[in-house]
Amino acid sequence: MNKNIGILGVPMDLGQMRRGVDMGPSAMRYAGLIERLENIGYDVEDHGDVEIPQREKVASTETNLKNLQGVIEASTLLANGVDKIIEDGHFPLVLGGDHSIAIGTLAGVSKHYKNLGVIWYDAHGDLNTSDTSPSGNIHGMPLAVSLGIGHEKLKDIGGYGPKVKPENIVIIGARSLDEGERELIREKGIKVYTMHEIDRMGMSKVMEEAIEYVSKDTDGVHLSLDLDGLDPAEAPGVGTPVLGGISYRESHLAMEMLEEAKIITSAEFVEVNPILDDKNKTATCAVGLVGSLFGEKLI
Ligand code: 6HN
Ligand code: MN
Ligand code: MN
Ligand code: MN
Repeated sequence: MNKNIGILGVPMDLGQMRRGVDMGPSAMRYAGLIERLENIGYDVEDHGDVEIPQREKVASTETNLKNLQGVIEASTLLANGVDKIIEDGHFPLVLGGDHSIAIGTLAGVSKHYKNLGVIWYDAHGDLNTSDTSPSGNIHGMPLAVSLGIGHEKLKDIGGYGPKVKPENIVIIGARSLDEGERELIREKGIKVYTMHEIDRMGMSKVMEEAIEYVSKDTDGVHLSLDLDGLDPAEAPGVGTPVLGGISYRESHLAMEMLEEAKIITSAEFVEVNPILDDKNKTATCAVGLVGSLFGEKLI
């Protein structure tokens, strides 16, 4: 793993309607993220937070996509920030913020790779479009947008698209998919390990297969980890919790296996909402997972 990490906070809450997820980056820093990475031997540069337009100023009814203009502005700034971190030769570690930030992160990352792999660790598929979305919330759309499906202005962020190919994506932890998302998964042949496969095969086998799948013929792999992929008993501070999720231990194992495989070239941890949390449990969980992803060892 790259020994230099560039951290970028994205206090974004415009991709959904619940307040508080904008405090996610602070909560993860407060939970000791930087010290933890420095203790494992990394050189960490915290680039602070991307500026997010104020919700009241970007509200619009122009489309059914909520806060579209605000998401576009923030994603563009984020894409530039991530791009610079990679140009400096550092590993971009992005802290969310709701999952709409993945649009900007992938716009910044993907221009550095010809064939980027993506691991989408999430209870949801985030494969909705303005036509299929039941909510109009952009945090339910970033994976579709990155595939080049969705609103023109979102697809074009960074000035190019699509950012990822369907055959380079693997979704892990899915247990809440909308009808349009299921259709897209079938149509594009996207690889999904739902909770059923995790229960049936065990996380170890799932990760073994997922790592093989996503690293074959790719030149980098981005990890987009939505904390609602975990079970709400262990990660309660998320805006769209779904019962029956991945355990904390299984998630640690997944991160450890990614570290051993040495395939991850960028990562983001999203959807931590301190207002909905129980004593910063979810941010603490996220920071523990970051530790494992970067090779923290018990002994
Ligand atoms: N997330 N599928 C639902 C929607 O509104 O499109 C929920 C999306 C949740 C998104 O957790 O990142
Ligand atoms: Mn530097
Ligand atoms: Mn998500
Ligand atoms: Mn989710």
